[in-house]
Amino acid sequence: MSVNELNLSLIKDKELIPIAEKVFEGERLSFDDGLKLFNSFDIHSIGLLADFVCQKKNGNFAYFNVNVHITPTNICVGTCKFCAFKKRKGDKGAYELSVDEIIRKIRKYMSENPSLTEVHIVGGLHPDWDFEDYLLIVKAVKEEFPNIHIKAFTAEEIVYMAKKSGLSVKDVLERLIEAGLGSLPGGGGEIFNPEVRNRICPDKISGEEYLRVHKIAHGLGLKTNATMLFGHIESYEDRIQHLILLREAQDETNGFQTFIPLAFHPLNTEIPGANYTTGLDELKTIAVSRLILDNFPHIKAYWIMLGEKVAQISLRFGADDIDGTVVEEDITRAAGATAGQFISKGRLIRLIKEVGKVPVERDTLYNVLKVYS
Ligand code: V47
Repeated sequence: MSVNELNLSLIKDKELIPIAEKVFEGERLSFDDGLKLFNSFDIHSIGLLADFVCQKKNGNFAYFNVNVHITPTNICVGTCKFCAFKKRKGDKGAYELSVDEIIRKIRKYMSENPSLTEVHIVGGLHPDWDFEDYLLIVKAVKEEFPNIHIKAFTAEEIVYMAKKSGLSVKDVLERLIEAGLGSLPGGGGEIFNPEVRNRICPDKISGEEYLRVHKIAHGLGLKTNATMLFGHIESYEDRIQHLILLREAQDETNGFQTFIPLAFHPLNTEIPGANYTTGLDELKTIAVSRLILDNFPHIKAYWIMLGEKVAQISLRFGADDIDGTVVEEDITRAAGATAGQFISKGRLIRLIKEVGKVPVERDTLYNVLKVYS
């Protein structure tokens, strides 16, 4: 019996056999295949297939990094209904960090953990901040910490800066790169289906615009990540459509590094009837993402949103990355996340080793820094 036959014999849901055959042959999966996977209860087979693809792409390695999140402000003109973090100017709890405060924070984290390699900076669309204010943050961080990679600003923030400055998206990105920007995070993807998007974030840039910003960034040599917010009011069809649009964009530019499915957290949000996601749905979403996004090198199980335990199991359901130490994360915490804000490097290594994978400490661009075999 060949390896493929052996694997096929393990697929219990017979509906999944033609999909398994495609996966073993390295053939692209269709929209309907994605739907069948989501509708199947054969979670073991789905995991097996996703793990197969994951291992083909990344061997037995699972990645993490030593990073810190900085959120310069929670003051935001946005109206996203899934966001529990935003404040209006003058609201209780509204804050804005000065450039000095940002530098002091990073310096403190750096002294606590000298192996810090990445600062992830995203925040609100502040009504009084101009492009120059955002630019100054990048310039100052780069000047003070030249060796740290700055992964900053979602596509939404980039478009906001373009609007405020009257510059094009390309010009904004060029100036940010000149100032020291290293890559773009994936935030702001949400769900591309315009009907759903209009209901959960009516004032946000469209899915098309999100993809346009990322493609422009890729054209300038920036690597970027992509996200999908799932578990609110969207359907399985919406999720698959979102993944296929990302796959098509990646066919064009090949600039995406990592896809991060973000599990919706409902606390303090304005989505009626919304609930927490379940472990099974989270694992399926990770696995289907791995299977549909055949041209994305990495799938990230973001432990802040999934919790350490589901994030760990995700490493056997198609994910090869668990994000990093994080240290300071307020966006999901405001919406009810209980995973905590910091995880030590030792704990990340243990989570990875326990699933039988080899932990690899990476930088933002997936250069290998240390293998913990
Ligand atoms: O775009 C907001 C999401 C995102 C909620 O690129 C929520 O490496 C769940 O994009 N429940 C920001 N999610 C975070 C993000 C990210 C995180 C980690 C790594 C990377 C990366 C990117 O958080 C937003 C939005 O989709 N979000 N509110 C909520 N209630």
